[in-house]
Amino acid sequence: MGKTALVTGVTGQDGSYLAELLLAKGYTVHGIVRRSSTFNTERIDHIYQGPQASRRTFVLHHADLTDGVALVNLLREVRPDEIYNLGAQSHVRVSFDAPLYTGDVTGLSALRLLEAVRASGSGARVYQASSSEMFGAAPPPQNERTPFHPRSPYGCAKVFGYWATVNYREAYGMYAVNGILFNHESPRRGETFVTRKITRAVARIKAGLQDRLYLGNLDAVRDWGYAPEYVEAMWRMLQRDEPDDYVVATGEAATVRQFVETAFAHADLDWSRYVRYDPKYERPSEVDALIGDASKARELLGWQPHVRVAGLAEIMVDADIRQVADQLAGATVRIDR
Ligand code: NAP
Ligand code: F7E
Repeated sequence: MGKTALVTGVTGQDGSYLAELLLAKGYTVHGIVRRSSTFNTERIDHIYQGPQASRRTFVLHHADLTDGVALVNLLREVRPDEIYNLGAQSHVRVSFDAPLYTGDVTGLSALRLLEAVRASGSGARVYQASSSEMFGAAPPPQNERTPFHPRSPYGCAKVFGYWATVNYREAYGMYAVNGILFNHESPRRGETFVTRKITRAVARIKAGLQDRLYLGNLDAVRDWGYAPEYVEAMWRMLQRDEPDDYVVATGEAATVRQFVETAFAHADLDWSRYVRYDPKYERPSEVDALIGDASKARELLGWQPHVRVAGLAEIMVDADIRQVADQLAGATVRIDR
């Protein structure tokens, strides 16, 4: 019998890659989808078998991380071996506009889920999607021993989720781990995160559909990795004998400006002709530099990244160019000026 996993945030970037990985490993995967007025399953439609399929290894459930009773009921029904808590309001800039909501969904929901595990009598192992944003103002390189200094409501909420996870491990002997992941991107990255915003703009500029790209702080330093490689690290964390917390990162630093240069150059475009500054994309308090030291993950999980920032930018630009070409071939495209 294969294992059963429950994935919150299965419709997101990481959830979609993780579901693919677990299915390939023979798991039955249950995913939580929140109700929305438009379809929100675009990233997982290609692996969804439909409610009428004879043998379903990928099952979707309507629920919401803010509904603790629904979580308890779902855990009693699904009886997972592993739970991956990836659901979150994950946009840092938006967390300044919706701080209480972010605190609830991104922070308190981690505790809600841990408590639901206890209340349902589940012995499931729990992965909590913690973030390098917890380090915030702490100088790089950051590792598992670096003190947290979050710089946004999102970062504060993730610190709460981190400590709730550690506490349930210590208090109840639960197998609960934190993956402290640095920024990771892909062609499935949400369109308002900076990398995807840039690569999508490159593709649209190349196709003549857009002639400006407005950005905020170009000096921020990030450690950008490739999302499909990072979900492998999540899985490895839950296969160890003992639960523990791990930093997952490439260790390579780049500024937003360098990512812009690489992405535009890959499409033979001079970025300085198109990129303009708009203060609206600045944050009230910025995280200046995140560069991870993932030695522990390398040594204990045998995990290491292969895609580096330049290759990542190229993968994303190529994918966005293909997507724009497909749209132009088959549909009306709105022209943003
Ligand atoms: P994402 O693309 O923004 O996906 C977030 C997921 O959470 C989506 O499936 C979203 O559903 C779901 N969600 C939001 N609110 C919910 C609610 N109230 N109830 C149930 N589900 C809800 O994020 P990601 O990049 O895949 O990241 C996955 C996790 O890792 C997140 O917790 C994020 O904070 C964390 N993280 C990400 C990074 C990174 O660089 N990507 C780094 C460190 C940590 P909809 O599709 O309906 O919106
Ligand atoms: O910003 C700067 C911005 O929104 C990166 C989330 O997955 O990773 C992500 O959080 C940098 C920041 O990601 C624009 O000020 C400039 O310094 O792509 P981002 P993030 O804030 O690092 C962490 C690890 C997570 O956990 C989060 O869930 O880029 N920047 N101009 C801009 N950022 C955006 N979004 N848009 C701009 O126009």
